[in-house]
Amino acid sequence: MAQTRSRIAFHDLQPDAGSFLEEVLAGLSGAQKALSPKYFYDARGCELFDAICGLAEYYPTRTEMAMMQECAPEMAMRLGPDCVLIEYGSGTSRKTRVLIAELEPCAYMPVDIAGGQLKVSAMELEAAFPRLKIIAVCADYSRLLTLPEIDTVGARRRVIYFPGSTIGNFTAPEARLFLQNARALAGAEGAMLVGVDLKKDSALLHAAYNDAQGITAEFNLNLLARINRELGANFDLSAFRHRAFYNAGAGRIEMHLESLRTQRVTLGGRSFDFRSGETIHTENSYKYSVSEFQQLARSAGFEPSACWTDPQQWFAVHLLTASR
Ligand code: AVI
Repeated sequence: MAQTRSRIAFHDLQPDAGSFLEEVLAGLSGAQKALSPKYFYDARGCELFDAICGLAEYYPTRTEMAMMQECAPEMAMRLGPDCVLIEYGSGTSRKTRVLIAELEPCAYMPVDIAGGQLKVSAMELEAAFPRLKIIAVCADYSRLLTLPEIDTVGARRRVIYFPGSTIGNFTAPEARLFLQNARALAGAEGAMLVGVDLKKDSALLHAAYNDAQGITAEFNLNLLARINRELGANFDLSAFRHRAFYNAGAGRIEMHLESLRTQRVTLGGRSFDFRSGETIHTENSYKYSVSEFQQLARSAGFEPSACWTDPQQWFAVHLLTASR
């Protein structure tokens, strides 16, 4: 049987398991126990996040997708031809398809920490855009300072696409540093398209992170299942519950895992004690007004050059260009 060979280049820059263990040990050692949300995305975590994106209560995905369908032609016109499109946290690359179809980049570089999903979605994209050059990079994009050497003959600029309001999962200082690194990586003619969740009624936010089917709860608890499996911990998942609430002062949704009783958990030769009601802080999801985000972008060396919002003012997509 004739076999078609994939033309996708794959670069594995994934951090080793040692750094996962070190980060978890450090996170559980603080006065407020905390774990990084980047570790949500093992194979099961990716599946659960995908399910979250389809929930009625979780408005960001469908709102941003509708905006892309409507506004991608204008975005492509402003960005111009012949760019290398780099996507951070590419996941299923669903919104990117709409952008790729309009922008027709000379190359597409999806960057994601979840290697399995990265390969599958790169292959699906190759089938949908057979002429597109794809260079998939498995890496922690929050720490990415250089890109693999690629042949970009004829490319005019680098455009970094960061949809999904994942920027909201960083604290403000982390977001500034991340944008500064992205600015350096994009270079002098560089640009960035960033999807950002807007501040809104707290009841709507509460529902989005406390869905009736309990998928978000499962997504949150899966982090403990992953730590048990990959790092040999002994978290009892039935002794923790999902908690998510809007912290209006900080302008963010906080997700926590709350211990339902006094308990001791062992991991990496160490033990960690939990009081009943004590939490592990697992995620922040910051919500920004348009002007708050523009200010953040300016402080990182970008010039806000356009912004699109949906009719309900729930979500914004910002176009940033490198300031000189
Ligand atoms: C990936 N990130 C933007 C999502 C968010 O809304 O902060 C992750 C998520 N957490 C719970 N639901 C979705």
